[in-house]
Amino acid sequence: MQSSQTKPLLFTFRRCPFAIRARMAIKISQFEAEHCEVDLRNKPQALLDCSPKGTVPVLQLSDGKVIEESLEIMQWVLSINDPEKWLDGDNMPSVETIELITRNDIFFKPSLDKYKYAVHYPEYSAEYYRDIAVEFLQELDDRLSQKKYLMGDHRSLADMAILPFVRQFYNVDNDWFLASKYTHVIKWLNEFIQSDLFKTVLQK
Ligand SMILES: N[C@@H](CCC(=O)N[C@@H](CS)C(=O)NCC(=O)O)C(=O)O
Repeated sequence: MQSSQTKPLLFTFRRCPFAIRARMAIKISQFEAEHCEVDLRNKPQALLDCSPKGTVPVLQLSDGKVIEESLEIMQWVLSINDPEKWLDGDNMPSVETIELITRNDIFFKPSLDKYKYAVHYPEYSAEYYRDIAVEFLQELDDRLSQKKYLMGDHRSLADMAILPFVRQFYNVDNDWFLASKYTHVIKWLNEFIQSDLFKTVLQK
């Protein structure tokens, strides 16, 4: 479907970790898009028209093409301009990167949600769900004990796609997290939270 709009439009939600990672890639790649902040309880028809599944982020391009997954949005804008080399040499993420992000999305994120909203999952305690989630944090910590970032010596797609979720985990119980044994993750997260890029995309 051809759209009448001229500028690409990003449907987003400020605090959503999927949307945060898409906005960071958009920002770093200097891709120009208008942003439409979505009320998730009252989704605009324009969003549902272009993406009936109704999740954010969604990027609607000037030619009407719609990109409905945060990771695809990241890869798409970075394939146009990737000044920090978040992608690998051939303008693609490595298999290792995709596998790690996939574990974040399909394993860590659901256990994080249960930890965060444990009251809605009364079969087990919050600590039980946290114990599951930290298996992934341990994996990250092992990597970060070897290298400054997940895939090497500079921040890349893996860091930026995963950090918003680790921040969400941290926000559930800051004190517990800061006292935990995941010291490399704490340092890595702290640098991220202080970064101009993160501060910029989180601005209201
Ligand atoms: N796989 C999607 C997941 C996006 C997602 O689940 N976003 C949440 C907000 S954080 C959402 O839009 N949920 C729909 C709702 O709450 O109705 C992606 O990577 O873009």
